[in-house]
Amino acid sequence: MLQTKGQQLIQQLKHGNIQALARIISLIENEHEDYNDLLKQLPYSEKKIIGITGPPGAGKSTLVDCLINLFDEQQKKIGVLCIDPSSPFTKGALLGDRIRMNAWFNNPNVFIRSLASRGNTGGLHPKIIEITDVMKAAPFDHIIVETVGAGQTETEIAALADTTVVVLVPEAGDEIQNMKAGLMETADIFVVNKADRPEADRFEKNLLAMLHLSFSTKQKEVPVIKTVATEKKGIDQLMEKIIFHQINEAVAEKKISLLAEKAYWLIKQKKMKDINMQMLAERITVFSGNKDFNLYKFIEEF
Ligand SMILES: Nc1nc2c(ncn2[C@@H]2O[C@H](COP(=O)(O)OP(=O)(O)O)[C@@H](O)[C@H]2O)c(=O)[nH]1
Ligand SMILES: [Mg+2]
Repeated sequence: MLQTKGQQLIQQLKHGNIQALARIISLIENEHEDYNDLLKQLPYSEKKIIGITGPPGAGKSTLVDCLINLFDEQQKKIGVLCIDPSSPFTKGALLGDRIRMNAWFNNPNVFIRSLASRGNTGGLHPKIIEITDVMKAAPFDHIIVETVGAGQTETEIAALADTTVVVLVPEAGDEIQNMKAGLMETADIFVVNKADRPEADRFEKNLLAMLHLSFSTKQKEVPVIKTVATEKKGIDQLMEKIIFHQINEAVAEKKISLLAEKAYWLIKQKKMKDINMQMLAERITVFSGNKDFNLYKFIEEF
């Protein structure tokens, strides 16, 4: 039977063809007319995503690099997505990431792709769910997604990652009480990176105290790992906790809630596809001055 172009690409993807993977990601990013069809042919996958989130400069990319190193030593295949918000403030970081990523370029076991979030204020790339699902169809042993968590985005990555690692740095010592509730709920593992700083112990103590308070209302205890990413310290422990979580905790119940969350985002995105504030304002302008205008009748057409 003759295969369509999409079927061919998916076949190649399943066999680990990196060009096919890159091509599919581009098709999705550009919302190519064939991409929806392609997504519908993705095979079922039990593969689990490791999400690394936290504020800019916390050391996420440095940590991801350490994790890649460890996985690579174990002869594992690793796929990594980095989502860079395309803000002028992170241009430097983006360049740093490029240099870091180039270091992996000739390693056939490592695939790294950087996606600009294109000013999407949520922080996540608009097609991140689709792209991670594509990654799951490739024969990677582990998939890591790095995102900047700047508030509400942590809950978004929670919808995406089976295991969410929240990276914090000691300097926020006093503000820890103000840490977003969403962040607490979201984290499966906390990392206190830059533990070479003198405030690290006090920060860890505060974090543990706070987690202990919330522990009574939660079933699970969230581990806290201290790391110095620049010196590769604490990475073994982090890896151990990640794998433990993937095997023991990211199971049945979480899987269903993840799929429901993903379905929710995808439906919302699809329904809101052609709707935005500017377009609504333009349409409403047409009616301005019209005494018969009724907002509830107006929205019915959507
Ligand atoms: N002192 C110290 N600096 C670190 C550590 N980890 C990362 N950094 C530095 O922090 C800066 C931001 O790191 P990066 O990984 O790009 O952070 P990201 O924005 O969270 O991805 C870089 O200059 C790193 O070298 C650490 O454990 N200790
Ligand atoms: Mg980074």
